[in-house]
Amino acid sequence: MIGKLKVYADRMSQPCRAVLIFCRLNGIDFEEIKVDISKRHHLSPEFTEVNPLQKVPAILHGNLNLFESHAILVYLSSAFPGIADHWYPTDVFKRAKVNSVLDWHHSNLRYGEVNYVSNTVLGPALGRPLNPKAAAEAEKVLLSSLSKLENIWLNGDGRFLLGNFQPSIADLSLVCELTQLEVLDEKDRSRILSPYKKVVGWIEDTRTATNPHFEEVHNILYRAKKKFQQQRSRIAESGTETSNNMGRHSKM
Ligand SMILES: N[C@@H](CCC(=O)N[C@@H](CS)C(=O)NCC(=O)O)C(=O)O
Repeated sequence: MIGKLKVYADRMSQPCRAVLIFCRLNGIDFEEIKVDISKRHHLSPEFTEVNPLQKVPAILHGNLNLFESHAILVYLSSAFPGIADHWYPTDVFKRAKVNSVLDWHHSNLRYGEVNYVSNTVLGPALGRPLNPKAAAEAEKVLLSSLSKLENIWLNGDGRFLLGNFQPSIADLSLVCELTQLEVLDEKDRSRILSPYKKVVGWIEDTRTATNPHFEEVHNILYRAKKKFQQQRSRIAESGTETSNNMGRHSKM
C-alpha cells in the first residue's frame, strides 16, 4: 500500500496554502511537514532530497516526490478517489482550459504579485532588500494581470474562472496568490484591487466556497498582516525608519 501523503509547506507561501487547502477540502489524509523559509529550512539536505529545486510546496507520496504546486494540484485531483470533477474536470476541453489559466498564472499574475509584495513589504523578512524600482516594474505586470483576469478569465456566466459555476484548482491557486496582497498597507492593497470589481467578487466567492479551510490556512498570513501594520504605525509615529523595517513603496 502506498504510504501517507506528506506535504512539505510553509503557510506564508501562496502555492503551499493552495495545496493544503485543497487536501483539507477534499478530505485527503496527509501529514503537513513545516519547511520554514525564513529559517532557510528549504535549503536543508533532507528537504533538498524531496525537492532539489529547494522550493515549497513539495509532496512525497510513496515513491513519488513532486514539486511545482500546479503539478501537485493536478496529481492530487487525479490520484485520490472521490475528488469532485469541478476541481480538475475529466472532460478534455474543460481540462485544457484549466491548464491554460494555470500556465498563464506563473509568468503573469504570480510574477507581478510576488515581485511587488517582496519589493514593498516581505523582502527583509527573507533577507532581501526592498527595491522600489523593481516594485514599480512588478506593479505594471500585476495591474495588467488583474485587468486580464477581470476582462478575459472572469468573462462568462458563472462566478468562477472560465465562466464556471464551481471552482477549479485554478481558482484556488490564483486566489491564494492574490491573498498575499493582505500584507500590504491597506490603502495600497485597495488602490491595486478595488478597480477590478469582478476580481474582488471572485476572491470573496472562492474564499466562501473553500471555507473554513481557506481562513484557517491563511491565519498565519493575517497575523503577519497585523505585525506589518503595527510596524508601519510605529514608523509613522516616530517619523523614522529603522534599519530592519519593511520600508515603503512610494505609492504606499
Ligand atoms: N512555481 C512554484 C513556485 C514555488 C516557490 O517559488 N516557492 C517559494 C515560496 S512561495 C519558495 O520556496 N521560495 C524559497 C526560495 O526561493 O528561496 C510552485 O508553484 O510551486
